Amino acid sequence: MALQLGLVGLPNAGKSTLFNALTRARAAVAPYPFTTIEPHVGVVTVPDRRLDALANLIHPEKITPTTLEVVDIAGLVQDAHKGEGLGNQFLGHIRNVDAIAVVVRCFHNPDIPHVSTELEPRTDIATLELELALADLETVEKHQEKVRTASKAQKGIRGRTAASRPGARAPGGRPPCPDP
Ligand SMILES: Nc1nc2c(ncn2[C@@H]2O[C@H](COP(=O)(O)OP(=O)(O)OP(=O)(O)O)[C@@H](O)[C@H]2O)c(=O)[nH]1
Ligand SMILES: [Mg+2]
Repeated sequence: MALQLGLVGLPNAGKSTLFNALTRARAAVAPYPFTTIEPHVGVVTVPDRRLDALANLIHPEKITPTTLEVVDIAGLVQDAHKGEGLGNQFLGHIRNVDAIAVVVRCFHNPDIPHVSTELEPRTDIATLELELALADLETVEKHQEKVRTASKAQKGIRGRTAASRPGARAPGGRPPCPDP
């Protein structure tokens, strides 16, 4: 199965432009935020000099280079974990990929809105990393809650099983009378 690479970044950073350049696809590119909502997937073959060298040695009938699936994902904004922008709905797409490439805006153009008036790629990276970390935290907290509930239920079952064993003392009660 091909490795999947997700393009992640703030809106209008140029993700779809890069996606089109990599895959020669025609994903919509527009000067307004959240142009991409549903992810675009494109497949590119990966050039590998080692494969060429091997092919020159053994002359196979067919050469099949490995492929990379590039996924153009919807833009994410600060406080997405609180529902800002498109909220957290893009996270499922990010979770499904094997690797992410963070795309940050490095071009000036007053006609293409950016989240801040300044061009600050480092701040943009920090914003993206924080949103991803907060999303991870949410996942961990949800899992913790599930484990806590399951553990409580398990304790309840164990308690009931112990109480029903012959000779067991009911909580706070007397041991059952022996048979005459
Ligand atoms: N000058 C300049 N413009 C660019 C560059 N990359 C993208 N653009 C323009 O920026 C606008 C937004 O580009 P997109 O590729 O749609 O950006 P995006 O990150 O996919 O945006 P969303 O899907 O809305 O999150 C388009 O008008 C592009 O033509 C660049 O490197 N330089
Ligand atoms: Mg896009």
